[in-house]
Amino acid sequence: MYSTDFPHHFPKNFLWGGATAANQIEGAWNIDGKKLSDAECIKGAQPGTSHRPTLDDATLSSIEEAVNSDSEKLYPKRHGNDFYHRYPEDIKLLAKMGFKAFRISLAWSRIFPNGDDEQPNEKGLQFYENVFKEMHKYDIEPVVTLSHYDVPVSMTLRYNGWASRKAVTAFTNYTKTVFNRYKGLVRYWMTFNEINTGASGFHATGALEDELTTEDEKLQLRYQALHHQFVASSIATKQLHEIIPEAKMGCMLARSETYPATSDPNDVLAAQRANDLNYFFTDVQVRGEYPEYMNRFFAEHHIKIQMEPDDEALIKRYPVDYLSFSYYCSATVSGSHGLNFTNADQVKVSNPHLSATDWGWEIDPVGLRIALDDMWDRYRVPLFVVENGIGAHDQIASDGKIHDDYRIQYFRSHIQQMKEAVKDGVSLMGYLTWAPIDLVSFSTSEMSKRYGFVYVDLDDNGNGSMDRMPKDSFFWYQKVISSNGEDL
Ligand code: BGP
Repeated sequence: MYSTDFPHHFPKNFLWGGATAANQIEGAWNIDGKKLSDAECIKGAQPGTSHRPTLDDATLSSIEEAVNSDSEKLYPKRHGNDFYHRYPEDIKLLAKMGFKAFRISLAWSRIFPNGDDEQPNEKGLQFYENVFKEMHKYDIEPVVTLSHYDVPVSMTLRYNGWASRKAVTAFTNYTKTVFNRYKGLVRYWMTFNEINTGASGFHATGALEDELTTEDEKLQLRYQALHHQFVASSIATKQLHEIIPEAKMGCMLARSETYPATSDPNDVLAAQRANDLNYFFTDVQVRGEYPEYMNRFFAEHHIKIQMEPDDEALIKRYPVDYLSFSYYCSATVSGSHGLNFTNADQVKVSNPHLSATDWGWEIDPVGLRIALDDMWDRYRVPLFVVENGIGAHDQIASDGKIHDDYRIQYFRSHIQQMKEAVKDGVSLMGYLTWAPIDLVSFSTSEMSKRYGFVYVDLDDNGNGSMDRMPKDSFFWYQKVISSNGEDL
């Protein structure tokens, strides 16, 4: 609508807060009826080597070996940061910072230990109910991810995870159970964390690729698994609207703005293709349809997605209510030849205008504004930044404190750009930092890749008291929230 005015501030009910995931914080992997999830079957960094195992290294034999091991030291996601036992203390700390919202995920295997058990595990359901009630004590709004890289290992071993249509039935039985149970406690939900990363492997789909040799075979498996997730997401959205009419469902995208290395049209096209490959996911989940530009990709890679007759109608009828996304860094690519959608046609290069974290993630606050402006323009549904943060090696100074100015600087610059996007007219629901309390890194299983406002006394080898201590950024974020983003 035409106006000579524009917003100058964040909205009054802006959801300031932070985000976490069950498999990186809870620990208690085998307590109160819980069974293993895939993430808890990946080893951490081995002392003395530089190898950092990732979930995509998983093979059937490594998973079977993990299932037979009870070592929390070898598998750091099994101890997390002990949120399972310390959640009252943790939520109190978040409340002290003035949090309006806190994102957690539910561990599917805490509620349905094998994924598709006949009855849910009451102790698992009760745990999250207690956590939500604790948040409400302080007027903190829970934001809940239904699946944050979290597939019960039993689903992987029996069905190869999301490769099987059986996962849709099991998952939507789980979602129906939790919507009924947490009615009145949770308004904001999202289905699959960073759903687009499922295009690159096991960590998001729980589908092993041991038997597959060609890239096209792997793509076939992944896009079939992703189709199952799209269908499950639409069914969950339908259920949510029926069971909790006032609740909202979001999709969740890993957004990394991709730039062309130069003004060479081949580079520009390569960057556009990379961005389109991400838009594919939101085109399906927000617009409710498979976009035409993917047909060429599917055909060129011999991908044939098996659909049931109602799938496309279901996806069309039940899109999400809002679009949430993570944003950490941007990427820069140069194109070569062939210009279809394969990664082989793109070469990642470093961006001379940006600095990077210790893990090589290029810090780019302006990229966040570009992403926000672009996505608002394309979809016209409310946007929600549900992850943004910097992993760093924090040091305890001689005064016993952690002076994490680099983290403050990172957040400050991103919030400034987010504010510019609000001025540009973007409808933005909130901002959740990753992660308010130090936790086990997803990609590397390290504890020393720290993100928190709150330090956790725990090292990469699982040693430490797990005691919590606010860093300088804690007090800074407290000020940001109380001024609704004015005092940066
Ligand atoms: C996102 C994941 C999170 C989180 C974050 C930081 O991709 O959704 O689970 O871990 O990245 O990544 P990492 O822990 O690998 O540094």
